[in-house]
Amino acid sequence: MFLVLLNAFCSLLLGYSSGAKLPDPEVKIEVLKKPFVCPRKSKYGDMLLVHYDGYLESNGTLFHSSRKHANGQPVWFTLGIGEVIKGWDKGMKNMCSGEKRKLTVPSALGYGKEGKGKVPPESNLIFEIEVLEIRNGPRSHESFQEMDLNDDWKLSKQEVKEYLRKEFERHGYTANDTQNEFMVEDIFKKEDEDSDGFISAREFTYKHDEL
Ligand SMILES: [Ca+2]
Ligand SMILES: [Ca+2]
Repeated sequence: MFLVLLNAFCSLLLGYSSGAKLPDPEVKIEVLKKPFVCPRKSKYGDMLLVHYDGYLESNGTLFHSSRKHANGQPVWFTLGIGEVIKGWDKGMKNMCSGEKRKLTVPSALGYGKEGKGKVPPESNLIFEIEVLEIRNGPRSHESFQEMDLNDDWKLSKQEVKEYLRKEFERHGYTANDTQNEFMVEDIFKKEDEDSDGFISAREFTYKHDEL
């Protein structure tokens, strides 16, 4: 269980996708519901909690509904990092908590030539998505500032270690120093690109080249 959690954190901290550049098909965005009050809008790197229904555009078949399938639980994902289909990454920026959109996603920004599960190859998709909550993602500027305890715009090993310790505690685990050291070393190996012993803001934030 502990290792599973470690892996989850590692992929949160380290994961960003790399993808080849493609020509730009468009997602059609329709706003179905917008809350009156919107203190914060979604941006790349944020974590979004959503309920959604996914339909095939060709015949209107509902292929997935978060309310009806998989225990009816809403799902969390991080926006803009390739964790979800490109149609979502492109179509869900600047959303408010409580906003509902209809996205018409061309196959190339969905499951493409292969299809997936109940989605046949080359399917255009229609999603109705409602955002229930928006949180700072692990790669947001807010997270960076939170981790950068002495405000010098770079993260020392000590600062990353302290952050991991707090994250474990927040999730109800006692920090294990040896594991923690190991994770910090691993993180720096991958993230400290210029090997100066610090993770800079530029090294920290997501690369968005593919979007
Ligand atoms: Ca610092
Ligand atoms: Ca560095």
